[in-house]
Amino acid sequence: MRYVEHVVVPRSCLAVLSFAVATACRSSSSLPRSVGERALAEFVGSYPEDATPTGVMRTFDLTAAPAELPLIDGKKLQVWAYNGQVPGPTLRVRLGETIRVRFTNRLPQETTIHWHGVRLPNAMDGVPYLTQPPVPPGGTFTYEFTPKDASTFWFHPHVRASEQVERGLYGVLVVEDAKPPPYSRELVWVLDDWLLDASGQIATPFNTRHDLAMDGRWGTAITINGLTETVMKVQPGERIRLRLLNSANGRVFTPDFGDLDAKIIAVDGLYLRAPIPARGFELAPGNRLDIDLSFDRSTSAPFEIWDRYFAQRPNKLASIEVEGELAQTPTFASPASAHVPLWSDAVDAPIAHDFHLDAQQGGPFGIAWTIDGIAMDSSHRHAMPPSVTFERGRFAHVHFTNESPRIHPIHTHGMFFRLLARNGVRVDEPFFRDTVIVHPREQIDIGVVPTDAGTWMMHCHILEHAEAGMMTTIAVTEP
Ligand SMILES: [Cu+2]
Repeated sequence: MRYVEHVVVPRSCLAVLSFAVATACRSSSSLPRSVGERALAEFVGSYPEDATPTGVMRTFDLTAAPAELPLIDGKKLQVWAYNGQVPGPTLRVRLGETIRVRFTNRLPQETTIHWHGVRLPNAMDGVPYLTQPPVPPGGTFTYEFTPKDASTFWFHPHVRASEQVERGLYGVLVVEDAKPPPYSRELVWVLDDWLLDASGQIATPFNTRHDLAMDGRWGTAITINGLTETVMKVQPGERIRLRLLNSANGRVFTPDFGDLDAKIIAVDGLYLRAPIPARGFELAPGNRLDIDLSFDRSTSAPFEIWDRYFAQRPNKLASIEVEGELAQTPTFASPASAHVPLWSDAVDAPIAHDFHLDAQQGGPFGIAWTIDGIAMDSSHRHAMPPSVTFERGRFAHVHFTNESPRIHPIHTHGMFFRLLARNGVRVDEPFFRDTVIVHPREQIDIGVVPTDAGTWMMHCHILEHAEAGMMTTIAVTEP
């Protein structure tokens, strides 16, 4: 099975997506097709329905526990960490390999691990009471799955996430291409921000009324891989793959690489149709960007990377110093050449569901964030029916209306989607996503073809908003 296939219309009944075959074959007849069927036909070959296992198993042991680490500016910080590291270890496998994670909880609270962005069996998704019981203090759980996509994923708790992620529990899962492009180097940068108290420790309490009423908890210390003042030293002639993740509870970053030759090649881990300049992308909590950085053979100029989410108050993220011998990097084409459907008229398909995002007074925090007027119990203990049911392998058009004056980065578990329109104006982002910001009072349209059956979470990835109820579930049923 291939990861990308450059077809716009299905070529034959041998199309890689078996569930699309019936529609693809019907599409060759003279019957007029609905917009949804055309969208499905265009989707064929975008990504595989199933992984093709190589038979290789990679086993990792992961323990969550309190730790004290030199972070931010190097002072000792009391955190919660995976394997004593913040960020946690980067788990690295190759496409087709099976990952097994033997997890132990040494925290004073129950927890789970959610594999953000990974299309996996529902039982491995790490949502307490929905896909598994929470792992109690002292307990263990084994996660095992074979990723279907070569991608930049990440993992984090799905229990009291606004506290557990803020304390330092997150890590990156890299699934390399079956044949990785020959970059001279690959870097993983986890962006985060920290809100500290007067003693320099993580400020408590969590879920304050301010954070809940605004766009979540925004810290004052911005870090890359847990540290401020990041300086990257590179050699002229290098070509670097930079995997960027925003692990913050609420902060949005808009990275600007300035004069650097920097191109986005993947969003939320999946390759683009073609590379685009690395500026202006709103990297919401949960989003990932893979950046292709090329350093001219003759360059020696220093570079700076800035966050320009607030144009008037930019934050310096890192500096780059070019020095040393000329690096011999082979010439190769950008890996960003995925089949991403145009879906130019998909926004005209019937709407499967219109999600309304809003807030109400009340609930355990005094403010409840709602989807369709309902705040989901953050413990997930009280079962509620799914908001909408999709059929596996069928195209679905979904609309969101943000009635509130705050932003909501909406994240779907278990499925990627494409943004079709903002405020009724069609957009053609050349990529799929698993997280997109719905701005204040904004309306958006997305299109999705779910590939995995089960009951999947959909929630705001501002973790305080999710904690205060902005979560729901989507059921994906077998056709
Ligand atoms: Cu929100």
